[in-house]
Amino acid sequence: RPIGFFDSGEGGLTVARAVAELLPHENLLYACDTAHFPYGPRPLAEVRSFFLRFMEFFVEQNCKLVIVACNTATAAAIDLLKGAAFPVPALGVVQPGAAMAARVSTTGRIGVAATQGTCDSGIYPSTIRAIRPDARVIQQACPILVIRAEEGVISGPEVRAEVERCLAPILAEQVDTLVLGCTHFPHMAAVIADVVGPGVRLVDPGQATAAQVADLLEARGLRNPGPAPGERRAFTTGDPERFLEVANRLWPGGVGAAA
Ligand code: DGN
Repeated sequence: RPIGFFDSGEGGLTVARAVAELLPHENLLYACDTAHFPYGPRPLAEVRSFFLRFMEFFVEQNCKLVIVACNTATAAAIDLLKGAAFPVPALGVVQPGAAMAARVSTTGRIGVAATQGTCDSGIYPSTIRAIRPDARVIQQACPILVIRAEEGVISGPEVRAEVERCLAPILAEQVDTLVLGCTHFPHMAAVIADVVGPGVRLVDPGQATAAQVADLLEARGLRNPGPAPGERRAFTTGDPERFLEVANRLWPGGVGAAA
């Protein structure tokens, strides 16, 4: 049985890759809603209804676990995710990312780069402060970086200039930790690391989530033992060829066929 991943587009691949590196024998089903990309500017109620349709798809596909590999969708459905409202377990990326940020920050000054929807929901500040009440969380919406990553443009002088512009308000606040609070952003982690410099620790919620996935599968006896490598499939509501072309640039050979 596969693990399902959900995002608006190419962003959730950063989460799927983190899981694939940790659990290479698992079958992965990547599903994204490219027809409605981007989710960031949409009302959270609308994002929630898109996500619920994909949950039905994942259940039909007999997934054993679903990862909401999108911070905006996690924010939109957090009550359902906390309440275990689905017939299969479903995990979001925000809680693991927030917990890691709270843990690794020395000064408690934590930046969050995300979509407008995620920032407006306040999910990162509230989740981080529930763990670490002294934290000061500085958020910034970076919609242009989502668009660039979705195009597969993740390096070069133009992207660097856009990253600098987007992160300037956060960096002006002397943060020591930056959460990549949109799953599209780890695709450009190299440029972001270069812009923020060695004094700022980057937190990729997808990597924190992967560790949680491994624990959950182990605890429930759902782990695929191998030795064969897992199968990978992808599904998009948009153009499969276009999706695959960009996906193969972002994660070469990462996803199998797309439909
Ligand atoms: N990748 C998604 C996230 O983590 O919020 C959303 C990107 C988007 O559709 N704007």
